[in-house]
Amino acid sequence: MSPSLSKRLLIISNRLPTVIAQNEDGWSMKPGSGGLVTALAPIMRKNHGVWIGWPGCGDDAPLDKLLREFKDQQGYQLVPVPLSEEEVELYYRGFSNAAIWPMFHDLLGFCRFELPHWQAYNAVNQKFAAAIAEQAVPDDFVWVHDYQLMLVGAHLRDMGQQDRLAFFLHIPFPSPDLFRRLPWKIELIKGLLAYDQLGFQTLRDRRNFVQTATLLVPEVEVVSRKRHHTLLQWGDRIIKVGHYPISIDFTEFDQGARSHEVEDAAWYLHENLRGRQLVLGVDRLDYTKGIPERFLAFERALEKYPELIGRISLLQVVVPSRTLVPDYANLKEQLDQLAGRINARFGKPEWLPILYVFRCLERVQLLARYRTSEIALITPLRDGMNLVAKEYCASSVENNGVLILSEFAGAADQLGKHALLVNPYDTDGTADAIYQAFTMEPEERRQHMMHLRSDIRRNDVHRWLRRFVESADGDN
Ligand code: GDG
Repeated sequence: MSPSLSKRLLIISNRLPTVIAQNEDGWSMKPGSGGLVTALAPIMRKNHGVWIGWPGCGDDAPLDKLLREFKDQQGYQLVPVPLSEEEVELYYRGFSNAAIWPMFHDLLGFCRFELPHWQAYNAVNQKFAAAIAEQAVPDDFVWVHDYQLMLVGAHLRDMGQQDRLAFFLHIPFPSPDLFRRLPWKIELIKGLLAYDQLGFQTLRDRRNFVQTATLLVPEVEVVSRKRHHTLLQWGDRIIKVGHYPISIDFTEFDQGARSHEVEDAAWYLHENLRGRQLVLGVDRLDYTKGIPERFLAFERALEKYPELIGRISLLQVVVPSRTLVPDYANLKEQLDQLAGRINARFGKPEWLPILYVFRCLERVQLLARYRTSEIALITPLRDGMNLVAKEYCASSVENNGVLILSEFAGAADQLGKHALLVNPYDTDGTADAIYQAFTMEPEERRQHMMHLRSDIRRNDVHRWLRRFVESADGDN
């Protein structure tokens, strides 16, 4: 085992990886279901790791008791960083989600740059740094996650932290031209340069970062460029900048999709939609996911290829998210209107073109939709990776699914050869891809899906974790 994999992990993310719930038996705290938690849990347990983050629950939850129980059950410790409602408003909904999120997804029009937001972001990042400083001992592997916490490393340095610090960005990193628009660009890029290891999802993100850093901080020099990383020098410090595409726990989806429960649920779904191909979309409610553009492309496909009418339905699952933010509430309204209009235009008593669900599905229901849908239509305007694309393939156990994927999703780098790649801004091109997927022969579908599945099986989230952590050790 590499030296770093035997270290104690200190993971820091905006939210603790838990789901807190209250029912008639009282309160409970369970680990979240994301791939990151699944991948990290075994090594967190083995090396007595610590996860630091905002608990995200109200004051009425008995947090101390829940945290103690969590540690006894899961074998690793959670350390909460409580945030006030004002901090959540300014740091989280403000700077993180109204400045960084749209800018890093190339959607400058949604950006709001406000000084109080930036100041709160700075202050909350300092608060996280203080929580880390209290926990960290020399030789820990300190690993900060995502765009809400980019300045944590710099604050730790100010507090005298000399040890290695690592950071992974889950969303894209923008081009230097876009990044330059940010009023606090120098502070932010220098903040990122305080880490020793910076991880991005794709080669493009890594290049964007290296170009931005060398442009904005002229003393930064490129020392070497290798396949998986670039070494930068800034003063007497060396910074390793790599790309590590995140993935999923393939086996969990593959086996889950083969379970009886999922098989039954999948059968019911198609029983009700006999003779039709299902096109699946699954997204959080977010303007980066390209859902209105997708509805329009689907409408265009029905116009252009009338033989699809009555024989294909778009099943769109939208998981409610950030609904208190006006841009998100507007998007929800836009989707309701578009689905209503398209259904009124093409629908018949026995067939609706768009089946639109606005809620979070239970896991069995999600896997059933992955397994049974003949086509997945995943068309974000920009996405760090997009795990739904990988989950769909891992669950497509009959090898009969076709993946239509946006060329602007990080996942396109890895899956593009065996998916139908589309530009989500190109309504006609996406409509053509829908038709091409609909008419694709079973053998061709099988060939592509087998390749996709074997790629994701090999490059799963466990490999991602090893690659990132081992990369700290040496030349890989
Ligand atoms: C960020 C980056 C990057 C969705 N609907 C339901 C449901 N989901 C789960 C999926 C999937 C997750 O939500 C969404 O993951 P994505 O990767 O697609 O997107 P983000 O949330 O935006 O994540 C992204 C990721 O970080 C990891 O680095 O890939 O680019 O934006 O796991 O399964 N889960 C359930 N019901 C649903 O209805 N249970």
